Amino acid sequence: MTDDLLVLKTETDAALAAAGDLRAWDAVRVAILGKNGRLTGLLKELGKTPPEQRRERGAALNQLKDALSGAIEARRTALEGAALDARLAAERLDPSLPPRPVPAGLIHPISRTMEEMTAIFGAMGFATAEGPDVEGDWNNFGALNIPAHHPARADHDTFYLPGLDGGTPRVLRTHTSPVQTRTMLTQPPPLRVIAPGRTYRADHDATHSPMFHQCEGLVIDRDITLGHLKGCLIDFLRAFFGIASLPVRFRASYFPFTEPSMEVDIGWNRKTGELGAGGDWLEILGSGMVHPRVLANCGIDPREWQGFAFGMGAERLTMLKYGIPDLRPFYESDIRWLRHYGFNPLAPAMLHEGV
Ligand code: 2U9
Repeated sequence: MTDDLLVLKTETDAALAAAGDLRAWDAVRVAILGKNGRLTGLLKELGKTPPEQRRERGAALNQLKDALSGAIEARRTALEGAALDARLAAERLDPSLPPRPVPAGLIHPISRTMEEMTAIFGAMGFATAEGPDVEGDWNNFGALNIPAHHPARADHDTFYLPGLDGGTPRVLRTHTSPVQTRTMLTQPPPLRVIAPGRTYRADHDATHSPMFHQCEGLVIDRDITLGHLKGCLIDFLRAFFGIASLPVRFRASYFPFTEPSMEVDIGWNRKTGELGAGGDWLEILGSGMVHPRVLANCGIDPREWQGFAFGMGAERLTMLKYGIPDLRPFYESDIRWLRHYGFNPLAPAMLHEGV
C-alpha cells in the first residue's frame, strides 16, 4: 500500500476510535465513503493514474475500501451495542420499590353522587340500566303518555334532531325515562331498575344547564302500593344524606306518566341551609304510581302488574349534600374547583347507616 493510502487508513482508524456516538460515527463514514469522501475522491482519480500503474493502484484502493468499510461497520456495531447497554442501565426497573406518590385525579362530585345512588339502590335490589342519549320521540314522550300536542312537551324545552332517512325527528332525551321504556319493552316483569345518566333541555341560565344528570327509578311487580314507594324513597333519602331522622314529606302533584303523583320534600333550615331540622321544606324529587296507560304502552298488563317510579336531578342533590352554591362550575373543568370539591378515588364511598 502506498503512503497516501496508509495515511488514510491510519487517520480513519483514529477518527473511528474517537467517534463516541452514532452521530460522530456517521460523520466519519460520510467523510470517507460519502459522495465527496476521501476514498471516493481517490477512486475518482484512478482514471488519471498512468496506465502502467493503474492496475496496481486499483487493486490497492479496492483492498483499502474493503478494510475501511469493514472498520466502519465494526465501529457501528460496537457503538450500537454500547448505546443499548447504556439505555438498559438507565431504564432499569425495580418492581420491588414502593409506588411513588403520583398526582391522582379526583372524582367529580356528580360522578360521586351517581355512584352513591347506584350503591344505595343497588343494596335495595335495583339493577342499573343505561340507554342512548339520542332517542326516538315515542320512547321519550309517546310511551310516557305525553302525546304530540300535550302541554307537558312545552316544559321539556326539547333539542330536536333530524329523523333517520327523513323519518320522525329524534330528540336528545329530556329525562332518563326512555331507559325504563326500553327495559319494560325488553324484559318481563317483575322489574326493579334505576336509570342514572345525562339528560338535555334547551334551557341555560344560572340554575339550568342544557346538559344535566338524572337518576330515575322504576319498580314493577304484583301488589305494589304507595306504601312501597314511600318506604323506598324515605330509606334512600336518609341513606344518601346520612341523616337517620331526616324528615320526608309527600305532596300531591301531577305528572303525565304517574297517577297519583307526588313531589317529595325534605326538612331543612332555610336560614342556615342545614338539612335535617329547622321546620322548613325543600323539594327534592318527584314520584308516583306508574300510569296504567304507560304500562299498557310498554306491553305490560296493568290489571296484573303495578309499579312506582321516581326521578331526581343529580346536580340538585349534589349541591344540597355538599353545600355547593353554584351550578355552573360543575361543567367548567376549573382545576381549583375540582381540587376543592373532588373526591379521592382511592377512598371508597361510605354507605351511611340504614343501608
Ligand atoms: C316510566 C314511568 C314513570 C319517572 C318520574 C319524576 C316523577 C320527576 C323530575 C325530578 C327532577 C325530573 O330532574 S327533574 O327535573 N322527575 O319528578 N320522574 S316520576 O317516572 C317514570 C319514568 C318512566 C316508564
